[in-house]
Amino acid sequence: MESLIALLQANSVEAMVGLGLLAVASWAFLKKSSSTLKVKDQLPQSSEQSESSAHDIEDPEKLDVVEEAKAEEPLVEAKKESDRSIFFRGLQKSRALISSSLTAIFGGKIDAEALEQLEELLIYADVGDLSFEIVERLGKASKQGEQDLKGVLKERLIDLLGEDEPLRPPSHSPHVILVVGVNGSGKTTTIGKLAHRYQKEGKRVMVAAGDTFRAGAAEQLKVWAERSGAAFVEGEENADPSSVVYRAIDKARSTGVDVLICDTAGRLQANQPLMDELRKMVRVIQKQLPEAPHEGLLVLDSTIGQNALFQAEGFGATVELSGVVLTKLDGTAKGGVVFSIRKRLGIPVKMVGLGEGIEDLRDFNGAAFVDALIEDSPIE
Ligand SMILES: Nc1nc2c(ncn2[C@@H]2O[C@H](COP(=O)(O)OP(=O)(O)OP(=O)(O)O)[C@@H](O)[C@H]2O)c(=O)[nH]1
Ligand SMILES: [Mg+2]
Repeated sequence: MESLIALLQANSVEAMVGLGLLAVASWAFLKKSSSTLKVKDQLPQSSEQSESSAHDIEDPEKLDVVEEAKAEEPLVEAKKESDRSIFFRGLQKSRALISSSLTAIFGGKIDAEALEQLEELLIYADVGDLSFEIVERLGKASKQGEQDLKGVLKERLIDLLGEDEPLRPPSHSPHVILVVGVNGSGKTTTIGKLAHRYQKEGKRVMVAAGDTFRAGAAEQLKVWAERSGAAFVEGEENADPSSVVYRAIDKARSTGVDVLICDTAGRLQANQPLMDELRKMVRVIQKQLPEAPHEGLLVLDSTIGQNALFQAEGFGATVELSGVVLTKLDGTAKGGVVFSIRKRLGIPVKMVGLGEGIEDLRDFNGAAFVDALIEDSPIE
């Protein structure tokens, strides 16, 4: 298996190049289009103070507008490609692990040994302890004379994923999306792709740099904002992230933003002070918009396989999660973790990241995903 993976290191990651046009425009243009705001102060840090109301926070009208980003020229439309073929391309590593072995297993006699091999294979692809259940089902079907065992396997896998659940359609203005996850899971990149997607749909988008911790984090988000044409709000380095989202909501409301996406610093789910900081962010958001965040997205790096489950549990205890974005599915053989996430945690995988490019974010499509894992060629 190891050598098989080693052979499959070819990565179809599209390089992120060309940051494009960055024009400084007028304040008047801000009202119509995108903006960059700088938050100069911080919220109090103590826990009582963290419960502070809007009165404790400086009048947002006093915010300095220091710079303004203009949308890039319209990006070249990605060629329309079906979900099936995109998933097929993205999941080549996971498929390489599963599909050829499946062909060998289903091509021969389905005996106890073949089923054991299949279970090992599923475990290796990080389907987790559901593997046993799946293999048991196949064993039964085989005994009952079922010929199309691959079909049974597919059906079971699609079943495990349940109904596809896309992102909630924005029904409030602003529709607030809070994005959380451990360090390096792909939060900022996902926000950039998502901002681009909403902008393309004609929505007015703002992104808030709630990661005030890591040097360069705000700058990274700003680059994505410029690429997508989204408005951008940031704080000073080490500012309280709650103050950044507070002001972003304020600004989003006063400028008629449709979708506000809040970035957060990467944190380990076991780090209590940082998880408390996240709780505080949610409280501060809810002071202004009791229904928000309207979407709590957990970004999980699919290359970590079953560890994703622990992360999801930890974050789920802190923030109400409405969905998972599974990133880097293009570079992993552990795509099987999707099944455990859905089954064990009940949180839908709403989107997947299939590369580093701005278009490499897709709605999760269970049937296309399963096909891409186990079929030899795309089924259109
Ligand atoms: N191949 C691939 N790479 C991805 C994908 N999503 C993100 N990345 C890469 O993963 C790395 C980390 O992405 P970031 O978006 O900075 O992750 P983050 O969660 O914001 O990281 P922190 O802010 O440090 O916590 C970057 O090199 C991204 O280009 C994906 O779907 N596929
Ligand atoms: Mg980040």
